[in-house]
Amino acid sequence: MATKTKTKKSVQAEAPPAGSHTGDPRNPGRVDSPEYLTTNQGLRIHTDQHSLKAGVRGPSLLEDFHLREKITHFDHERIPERIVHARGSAAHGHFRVYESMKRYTSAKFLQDPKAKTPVFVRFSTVLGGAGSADTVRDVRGFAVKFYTEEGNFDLVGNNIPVFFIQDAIKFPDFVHAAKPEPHTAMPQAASAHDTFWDFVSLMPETMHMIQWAMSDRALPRSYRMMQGFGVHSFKLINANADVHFVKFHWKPLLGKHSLVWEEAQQLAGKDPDFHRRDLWEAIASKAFPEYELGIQLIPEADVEEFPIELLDATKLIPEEMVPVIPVGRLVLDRNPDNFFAETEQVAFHPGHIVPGIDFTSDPLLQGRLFSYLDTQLSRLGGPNFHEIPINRPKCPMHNLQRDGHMRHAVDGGRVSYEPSSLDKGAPREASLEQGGFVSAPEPLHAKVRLRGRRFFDHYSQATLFFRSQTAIEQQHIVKAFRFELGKVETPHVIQRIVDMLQNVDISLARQVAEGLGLELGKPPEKMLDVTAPVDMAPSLSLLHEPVESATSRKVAILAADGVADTELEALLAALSKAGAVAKIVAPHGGWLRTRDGKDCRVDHSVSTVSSTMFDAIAVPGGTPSVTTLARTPGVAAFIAEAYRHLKTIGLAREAIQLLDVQVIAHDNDAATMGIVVATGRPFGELEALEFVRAVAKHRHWTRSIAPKLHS
Ligand code: HDE
Repeated sequence: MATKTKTKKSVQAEAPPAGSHTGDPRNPGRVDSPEYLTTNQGLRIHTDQHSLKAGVRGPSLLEDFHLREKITHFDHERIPERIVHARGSAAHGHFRVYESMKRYTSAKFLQDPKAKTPVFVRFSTVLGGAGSADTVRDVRGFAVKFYTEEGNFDLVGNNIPVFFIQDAIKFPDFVHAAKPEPHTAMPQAASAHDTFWDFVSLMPETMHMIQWAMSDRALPRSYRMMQGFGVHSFKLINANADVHFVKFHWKPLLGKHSLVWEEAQQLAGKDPDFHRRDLWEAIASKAFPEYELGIQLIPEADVEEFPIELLDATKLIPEEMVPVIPVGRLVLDRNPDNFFAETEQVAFHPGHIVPGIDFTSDPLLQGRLFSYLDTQLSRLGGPNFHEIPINRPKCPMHNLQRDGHMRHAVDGGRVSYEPSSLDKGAPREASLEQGGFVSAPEPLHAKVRLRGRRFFDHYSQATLFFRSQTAIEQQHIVKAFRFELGKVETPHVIQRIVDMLQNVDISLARQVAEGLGLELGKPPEKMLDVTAPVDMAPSLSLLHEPVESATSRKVAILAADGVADTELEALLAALSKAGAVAKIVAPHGGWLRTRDGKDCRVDHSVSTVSSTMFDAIAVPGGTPSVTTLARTPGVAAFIAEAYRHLKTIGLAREAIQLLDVQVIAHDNDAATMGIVVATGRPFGELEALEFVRAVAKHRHWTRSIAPKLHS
């Protein structure tokens, strides 16, 4: 008896007071909660801190429904990640057409310039798992869901206008070869391994896309600064049933910009979320990413005679042949509220289409029309994924499909079939005039397992792409091949690739072979030897039509106690005016004291960031500040890296010593090389403006050609 009494007392002593959510020391300031914690059945929870036990030191009880519900839910929190494009980041926004496109299509969202169509866009890498780094060398997904008044239209594209293969039947092979090798599960999110290059070496149709993948297109600076493409030819159909083949393009208003390879590699370690963070922060700070939708059109009657096979997804139409017509603008202006609910559960499908748009018989697209619906069944667990809020159309939706896993809708009445006469209000078919979808008619031919003759031209556009690059971009492609093939262990695979490259461009093949210490062998025979219809297509170069803007560029201002107020203020004012984002990086976190005794908030300590996370750096004057910086470990590397990565560097008179490069001795050189120095005077307003102009240029390529480092 005495013992029992004792036990009871001690239990009471250790149990939290009823209503322990109020005045909880772990939630300071939370005096009362507007809502109570409940179980999933709505039962208010008295304590969420302890499981139900047989005595304070005893085992947990099976009866603890709260513990079991919470743990069971947790155990099932993960769903299978996407087999490709697992790593992604998304945003909400809207699309608006510039003027009615009714000449070409009856799609309603392309008619009224006043109407805003809500969109959800998911950007992704392809090869890595959901937790892999953002800045790896890879293709980027650019998937747009338009919630139109006629149903959802998904434009599920990439940032590269062509694809590796021509026929869906090779997609599982291609992805198996590209993903981490099955015995070691390595390498993560990288194509630099044997199985990938083995496949490529045996599939010459990959050669065009490979050039893009080895170019800086595979290293975007930001999702906000890359193009997007629908890749396949689709059809646009107007009210008179006139059909045009169409290629969709997205052009970022900030221009297209890339990282440099070393920077991309470092970022993968320093900030694996670099692109996710960039997108999120830009939207949060109201620097809304914008893209222009454009189309290339070919009348259906001209398709067969057109010099490029429009059903072959390894081919593009150079803009020099068929210009891109601007159609409208996409603005991304809202971050998701919940990553899982929206970014993870969104289900894109090229088969989500609206009247006025249709598919072509591109054999890659045809396979996708099966795959995307199929994959949602295993990824999202059943056929009702369209009921998840992010996937629901925003227009009315009625049909007679019923039941299934996780059905949310409570369908009333007795009629779940068509035709029916029992329920006059049951959903019915819509005529063409009522907005019913009708496929564009197309004559079909005999069943065959073949490809058209022109699909066997594997090299003409690979050559066009390589030759249309600037010298700097060609250098980067050569280096990328050397890197990727340098990681391949099987000699005959490497040899086959360099031999194949001769069919693309002999100088490319020679330079790659030289870097790998190989002799060129006999090039493989071309199955169809044709040349591209244009010799050069400058539009294929990333550096073509550069957009110079400092808006939303991130600039590190290196400073320490004693920094010169006027110089710091001139920089901050000029950057803020240009819409750039300035961050104070100092030897320590917290605050620093300026020369005039003002307190200035530090955004980052040097040890927590690196210059790879910024577009440019500046060091204002103030002898004590610069002296401290010179002694701070990491500062020299910070500046040297920014120099190597061709970024704009602004330096006050005293700070010149921090950059160990001869070039600053010559002011003229310095300006063209993106180094803004104040040699004989303080770093004032003029220098700050010059600095911002240089930041707008993004990178200073001349530096990569003529580096004059002290030996
Ligand atoms: Fe995809 N692709 N794909 N793909 N794809 C998927 O669908 C597939 C292709 C693309 O942010 C999967 O829901 C096949 C081309 C993007 O959620 C899957 C073939 C292009 C995304 C699938 C292709 C793409 C995917 C994986 C060849 C550019 C991410 C999860 C026949 C035009 C969408 C999912 C998002 C995702 C299959 C080729 C772009 C397995 C079979 C070409 C942007 O269904």
